[in-house]
Amino acid sequence: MLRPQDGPTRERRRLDGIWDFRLDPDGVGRRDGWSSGRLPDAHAMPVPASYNDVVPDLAVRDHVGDAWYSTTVRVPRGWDGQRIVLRFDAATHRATVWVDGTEVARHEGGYTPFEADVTALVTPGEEARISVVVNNELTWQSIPVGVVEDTPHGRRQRYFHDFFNYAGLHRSVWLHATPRTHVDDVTLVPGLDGTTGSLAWDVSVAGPDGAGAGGSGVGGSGVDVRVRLTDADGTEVAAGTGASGTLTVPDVHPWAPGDGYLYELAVDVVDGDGDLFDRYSLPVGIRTVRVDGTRFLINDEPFYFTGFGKHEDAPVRGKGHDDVMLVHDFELLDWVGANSFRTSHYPYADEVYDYADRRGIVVIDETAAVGLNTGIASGIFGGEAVPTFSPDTVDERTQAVHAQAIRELVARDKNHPSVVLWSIANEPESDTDAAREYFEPLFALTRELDPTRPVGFVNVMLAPHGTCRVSELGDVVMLNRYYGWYVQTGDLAAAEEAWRAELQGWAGEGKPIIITEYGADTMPGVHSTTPVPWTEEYQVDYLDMNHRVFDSVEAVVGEHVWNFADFQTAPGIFRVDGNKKGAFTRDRKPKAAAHALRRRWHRTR
Ligand code: GCB
Repeated sequence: MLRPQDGPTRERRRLDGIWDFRLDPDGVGRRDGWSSGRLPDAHAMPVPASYNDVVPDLAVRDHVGDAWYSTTVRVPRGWDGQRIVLRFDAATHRATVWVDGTEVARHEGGYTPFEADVTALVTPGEEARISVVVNNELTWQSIPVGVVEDTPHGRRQRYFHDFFNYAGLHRSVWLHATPRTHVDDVTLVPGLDGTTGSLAWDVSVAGPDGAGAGGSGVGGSGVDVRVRLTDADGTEVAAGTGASGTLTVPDVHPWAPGDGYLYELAVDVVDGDGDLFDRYSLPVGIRTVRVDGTRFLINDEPFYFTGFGKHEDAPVRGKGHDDVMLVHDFELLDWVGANSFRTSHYPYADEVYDYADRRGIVVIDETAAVGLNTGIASGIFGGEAVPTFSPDTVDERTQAVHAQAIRELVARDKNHPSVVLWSIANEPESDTDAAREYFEPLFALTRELDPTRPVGFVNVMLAPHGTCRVSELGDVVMLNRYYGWYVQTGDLAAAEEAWRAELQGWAGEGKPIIITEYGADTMPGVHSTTPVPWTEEYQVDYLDMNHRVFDSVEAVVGEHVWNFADFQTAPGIFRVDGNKKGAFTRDRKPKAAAHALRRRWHRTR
């Protein structure tokens, strides 16, 4: 599923703005016909945004169930004869969509796009009504997982992850037009050999003249594919024909961390006379990624990750994508000396990866599989003690949903040079046979979908070295550790000793180790002369201690502080208006830790 774009054969219209909105706590909307016509008693709701914090009402913030959105769009007159597609960049966590009362799409998973061909339902020049119901319920069979409880005071959503369950239309909605015979998908694999680059392409074509194509249909049905690669100045550097092949790029300018050099590939579908059916253009970074022993190599150079686990989280808009926050956050990454981040704990908006490509920022791309661990829920969040994997909890249906989340993530992000590593889960239970059985096929699936990138998962402190049954399936070891915070709280000397001992154990595995989380909650403005937890001084000392440990273990190839910025969580007795482990506050003001990281990371760059 390719993203909408404007070009010689394609046009798109962004449907963002103020939509009609209404909660449906009793689930009556379908019965009462809210899927066609105007939504009765609607409020205004901006798209994109989470709905939760826009309205100052607990019933909205803590709503569990369906929420309806509706808007109208006038289909551009010029789209006659085109294929017209309605696309949602995300709808959290699942959605059903109608156009003028006809159901056109259903999608499960809150962080990846879906679309519907609505050509037969709309008329160019006329208005169409789009109605959407989004549902935010997390169950044992959703990714992430959760439990909805019926209480005397209403339904309550419980979940096992540490960020607020924001929901709604978080990203852009598009109506776009393509030719009926069109480029359906493009897969690119870059390569490097000295100063020569290569780019393998594989294009599928769909539509009446593409014979339903797929690469193999091309050529035989009077349709051909031409590809043309231009450099950043627009000069052609290579060209080829056919549904698949490999371009050679002499004197290549590789994409590299800190140097987001992008070529552009134009993919043309042409008829027998060379006339254009469709053109799809996409930015291309030529780089390689590989693990070699304990080294993580980008363009065959050892790479050391500096940066953060992030969240899509901001006041009022929740997880709604916002270009202002995007550009500002990347400026702050640059300021602090970060070269990378992890999309903890779900796939981020497409715009984030585009911008990372352009800025030369390296991305660890994560699925929304977080909270598959009832040990954390009961140990830290005070939940019930039930097994993680069982016929009543995480089961093969969950695994199928998880597999689909991986498929959609790889399909969406496979061509981004910034993405160098897949993370298929955060902190699942990983020290049991059941965990091993659950994860083995998911690792195999990820490798089958993308043999070009390493894959891993993020290990939790409850499965320390020597007990984890899943880590050996990964190409890298990713560790979240809170020595000096959740354990040895306030005792950095004891924390340092314990942490070093565990890390040395992991180093013996012979794989690169990325510390994907280490952090200490810190209230900005709280100070002390001695390092006391929650003060800005303690956060700095805590990070220094961690860095001493990392610097003493050669297999450590990266440090991602938890978190880039403070973020909202479910209410709880150890969260003060959310998680406060940010190096920046929620409104992006630096704590003392941000300055300390800046000194370290600009030195190591
Ligand atoms: C973790 C989780 C992250 C939490 C963090 C914390 O291990 O991966 O989602 O926010 O710890 O601060 O407790």
